[in-house]
Amino acid sequence: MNSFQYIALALCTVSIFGGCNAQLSATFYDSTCPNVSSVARGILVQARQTDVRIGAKIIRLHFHDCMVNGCDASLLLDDADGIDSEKDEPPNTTIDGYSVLDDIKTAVENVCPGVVSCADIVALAAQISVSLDGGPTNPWKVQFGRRDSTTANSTGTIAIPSPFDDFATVRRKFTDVGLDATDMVALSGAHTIGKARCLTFNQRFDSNDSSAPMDPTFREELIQACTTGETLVDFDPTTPNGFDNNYYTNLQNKRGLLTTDQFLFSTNGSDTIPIVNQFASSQSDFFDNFGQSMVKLGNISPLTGNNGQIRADCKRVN
Ligand code: HEM
Ligand SMILES: *[C@@H]1O[C@H](CO)[C@@H](O)[C@H](O)[C@H]1NC(C)=O
Ligand SMILES: *[C@@H]1O[C@H](CO)[C@@H](O)[C@H](O)[C@H]1NC(C)=O
Ligand SMILES: *[C@@H]1O[C@H](CO)[C@@H](O)[C@H](O)[C@H]1NC(C)=O
Ligand SMILES: *[C@@H]1O[C@H](CO)[C@@H](O)[C@H](O)[C@H]1NC(C)=O
Ligand SMILES: CC(=O)N[C@H]1CO[C@H](CO)[C@@H](O)[C@@H]1O
Repeated sequence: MNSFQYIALALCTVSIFGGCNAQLSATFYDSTCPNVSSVARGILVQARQTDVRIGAKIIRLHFHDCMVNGCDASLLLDDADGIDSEKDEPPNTTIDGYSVLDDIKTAVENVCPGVVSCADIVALAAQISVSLDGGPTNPWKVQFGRRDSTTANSTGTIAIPSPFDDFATVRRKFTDVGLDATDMVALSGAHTIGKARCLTFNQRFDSNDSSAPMDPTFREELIQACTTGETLVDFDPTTPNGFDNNYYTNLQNKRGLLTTDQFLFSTNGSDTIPIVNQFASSQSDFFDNFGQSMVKLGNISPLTGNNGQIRADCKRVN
């Protein structure tokens, strides 16, 4: 993070909720590209017909992009001269959704060329995905005005939480970007949709692994399902593609998939436990907090003003 970004983030962190919008605005494209949302939505509706997991993929991509040098679409850059792509780094090798984002970009360029950044398209696509997966119709007001980076930071991917991190490390990675315990619990609720490879949690099959408890029946089901480390398993077996608060009831029942999921509820004395209980008992509290935390996530160190550029092609700098 450069000093400018650090100061922006520090200001952002100390300001009261709602005051932190780092120059982004919900009305940024109202006159220059009023149709951007409907165009993006059309592409996503179509993509979801052949890939019901597309929303999960895009929400995760947005998270990973924002954790590394802020929400600047740096993750979308392919390897090139002077670009050491973030795509090739371990946390990102299973990130997908790039081609649908390219389709949105192409469609948006057709109606308002050179106006909408790739970073904004990612943030918008994540919000639309939540509504298409069964969350609220308009789950939060997407803030716009981000510009795209001209660099990638492959070593910066260390800032992305790993399923093998201990709880203190996961928490630090969130607080490092200004996200508090409520944000961490709310955003982790995205694990109510999508899939994970068995190799990201099969260390938990050793029944002596005491780092986070697991329901023995759930463990047996997973052992049966996990024929290889690459096998994909639903985060939420009940409604795998439905954006709801099942994630939290699963945690209460020791049915969190990753160790890092179960930590939120099973770390003795943790301030995250009452938040899990709150979201388990009220889906609307979860939805409200998820929206607020997604706005905070989307506000991490954006490039604005004359910084960065509006890429013509999300995969390469202009
Ligand atoms: C608490 C720290 C987190 C850890 C350790 C973590 C880790 C993981 C892992 C290991 C996977 C499976 C990847 C694979 O099999 O290669 C995954 C998938 C996913 N993550 Fe997270 N994650 C975290 C937080 C988040 C947050 C904050 C979001 C979004 C706001 C998110 C959204 C997703 C989604 C939607 C999927 C499913 C993607 C798909 O189906 O392709 N995760 N995560
Ligand atoms: C753009 O918006 C206008 C007004 O809402 C609408 O009539 C038109 O069909 C839209 N075009 C596209 C491509 O979505
Ligand atoms: C890359 O990310 C790391 C970790 O977040 C950070 O320390 C470093 O300053 C970043 N490098 C650049 C060039 O932005
Ligand atoms: C758990 O520990 C016990 C006692 O050390 C050992 O006998 C048993 O094999 C272990 N179980 C697994 C699954 O490793
Ligand atoms: C949690 O902490 C309390 C007080 O320190 C202790 O009595 C209890 O056994 C702990 N529970 C677990 C599951 O570790
Ligand atoms: C954080 C994370 O998911 N790391 C995994 C990324 O992918 C490689 C191999 O594809 C795994 O070895 C890592 O554990």
